[in-house]
Amino acid sequence: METTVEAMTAALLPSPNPVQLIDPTGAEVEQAGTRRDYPMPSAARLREVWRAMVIGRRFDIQATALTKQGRLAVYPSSRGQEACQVGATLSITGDDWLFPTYRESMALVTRGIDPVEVLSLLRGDSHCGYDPIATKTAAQCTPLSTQLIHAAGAGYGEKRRGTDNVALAFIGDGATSEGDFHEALNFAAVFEAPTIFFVQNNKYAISVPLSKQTKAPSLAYKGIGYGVPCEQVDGNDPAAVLAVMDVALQHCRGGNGPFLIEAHTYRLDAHTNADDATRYRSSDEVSAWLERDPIARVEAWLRAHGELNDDIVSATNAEAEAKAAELRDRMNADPSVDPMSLFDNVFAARTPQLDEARAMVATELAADSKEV
Ligand SMILES: Cc1ncc(C[n+]2csc(CCOP(=O)(O)OP(=O)(O)O)c2C)c(N)n1
Ligand SMILES: [Mg+2]
Repeated sequence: METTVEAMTAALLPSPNPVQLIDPTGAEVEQAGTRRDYPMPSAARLREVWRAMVIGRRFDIQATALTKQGRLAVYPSSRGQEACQVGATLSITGDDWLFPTYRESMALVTRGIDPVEVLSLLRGDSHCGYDPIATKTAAQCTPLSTQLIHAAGAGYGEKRRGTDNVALAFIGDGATSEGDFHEALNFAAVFEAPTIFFVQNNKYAISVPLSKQTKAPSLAYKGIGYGVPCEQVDGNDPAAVLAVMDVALQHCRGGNGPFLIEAHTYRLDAHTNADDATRYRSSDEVSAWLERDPIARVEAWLRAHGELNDDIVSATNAEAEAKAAELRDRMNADPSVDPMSLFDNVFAARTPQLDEARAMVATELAADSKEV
């Protein structure tokens, strides 16, 4: 039977509304009109995600506090985006690749990377504090969308090796306007690279609202022209994030190429500690999103199903507090950093320009040590 363009397009389309399994009050949502089946994840998985979100949020608040104490140069908070950071990350395995942006510190902590190593880039100690190859986790990427090209390549590499591993790449709403986003989608589609493009649409690119970024009905439609199946999900519903990730992973692991997810969410804090969000958004808007809290929502569901009680909540809060205290103590110790390490791992082979800069710093350091 001949496949029509209409049929091919229909297979790629996202659901008309973001997939939601649990509403903001914690009640289960009747599935209607979604383009694919999204079964409710098990209670055990939801409990695991809830626990990681509690720990992740406490970590995030601690990291923001460290900027105020001068212990961290800059921190892009992901408070409010916990369901995306944690749900997407816990859906993949250690054999899969992860490509984070600067906003994904919580995702990296969830992946099990030492929080001090996660924060070392943002403290200015090193280009990347953990081993990207050993952890299968790329360095946090500040140039918008460049990590997507790498993710498409990593996914393609896994395919060529004959594994069923995938590459999960995070990206922001604003970064979908970058050329690299489109090139990565096209490459991944043509070469059937098992890559999940996970767009966290938190409504702003610093101060630029989504309405000035796109005319598309939703960012989830951006894969269709490239032949990439798309879905949109309530990014503050951890159950829906897990369910949509499961479908995307099954698609990728089944040898069908990439998948694009748009998660509708909101960053509750400013872009970074260097930004004043009150200059471009109203407190009413922030309050409305506080009502859609991902942790409270899944907590309500778990309590209603007898999967969570006050004792577990207290113990988990205490665990998160202890982890934050340990992070605070360790970040309060001055790191010992060799300034010359600045020139390591910039390029595979050092360029003449880099050698020149390196020699200049070496001369200055030698002069400084003579003065002492
Ligand atoms: C290529 C490039 N252009 C501009 C910037 C400056 N910049 C840093 S973050 C940012 C906003 C990105 O917004 P979005 O993609 O929505 O991600 P979010 O910060 O909201 O997570 C911009 C423009 C950059 N880092 N890289
Ligand atoms: Mg954004």
